[in-house]
Amino acid sequence: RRRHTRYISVTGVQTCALPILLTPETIAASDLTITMGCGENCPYVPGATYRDWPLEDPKGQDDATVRRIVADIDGRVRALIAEHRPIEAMACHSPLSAKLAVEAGFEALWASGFELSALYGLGDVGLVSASEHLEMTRRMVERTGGLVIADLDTGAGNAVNLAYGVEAYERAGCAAIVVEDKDFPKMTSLIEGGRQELITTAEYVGKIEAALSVRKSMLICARTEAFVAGLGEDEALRRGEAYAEAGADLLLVHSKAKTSAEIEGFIARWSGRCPLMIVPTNFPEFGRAAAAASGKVGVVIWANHAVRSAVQGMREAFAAIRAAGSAAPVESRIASTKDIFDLQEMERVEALETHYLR
Ligand code: SPV
Ligand code: MG
Repeated sequence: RRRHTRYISVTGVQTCALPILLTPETIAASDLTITMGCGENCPYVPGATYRDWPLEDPKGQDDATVRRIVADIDGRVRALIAEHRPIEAMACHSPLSAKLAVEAGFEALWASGFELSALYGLGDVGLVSASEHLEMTRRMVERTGGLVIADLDTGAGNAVNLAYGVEAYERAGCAAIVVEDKDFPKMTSLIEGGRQELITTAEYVGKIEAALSVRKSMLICARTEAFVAGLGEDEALRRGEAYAEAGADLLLVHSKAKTSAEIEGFIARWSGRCPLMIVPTNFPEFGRAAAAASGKVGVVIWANHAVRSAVQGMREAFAAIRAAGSAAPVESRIASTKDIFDLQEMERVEALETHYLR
């Protein structure tokens, strides 16, 4: 890990954030030591050091970013993987869905391109812009403080585009990014008979190297769509090993087969050079237990279960209200307004009003 020693001037909003996030207790609980020139009442120990502070872009220093650095996010992810306790990441397309995933106990959040595309009523074929996805992801991080794994699709272009994207997602406070070896504009993976075109291994390895060269501590996850493109196990393994060899922290190997046989075959032959990420949408029986038993899977992604459950819930409620001409039949089956107020953190709004409205 690189260690930096720099001075920062604590001004404006950071003055509020730092005492909360970097208290003497949080510093003592970590191996951080801090140097700050922040005035006479500074509670921090002068002459010490701190690490990986993203000073380059002051706009990026929001509370979520600060929290993420203090929590040493990649350390948490790596520790879970090392213990063979696969992380389960639940898909989300909004801060609200992200909050519900955290509430349900998921260790990580999958900022899914498929889900966000569906939210906008669009196909997952590169129609939602990179900045729209980044903005929504940033808001998920801000509202939850969760471990967010961002789905960057193809990285919106070549290695140059990806390098800028990696920096932006790291500033947004993401724990990891995943970039796939498909050509831009991509075709959504699970569609029957879809056009699936992959870039060359050499070009993709260049993209991974570019991503690794600019990241500070965020995990860089490679993803091969070799199975999805019908290229078979040998090609999936050849690409996967090359991506891991290039330094990828994890490898997502995707499959749209209707059983887990294809993925299980891959896992059996995988060298274990890096942990795998599995997306068992089409073979949902493959879950936490199978992932842990394999000893090679670090992350299981439930990639589209937020938007699919939301669609089903809305459809049923809308149909019932329309049929009855009143909301009475659904009232006890849908979330209460109090529930929504809680998700909106209205208690905090009320506390702020009580203290500061004059
Ligand atoms: C996503 O959720 O956007 C994914 C997984 O990339 S999949 O849609 O299965 O390709
Ligand atoms: Mg995707």
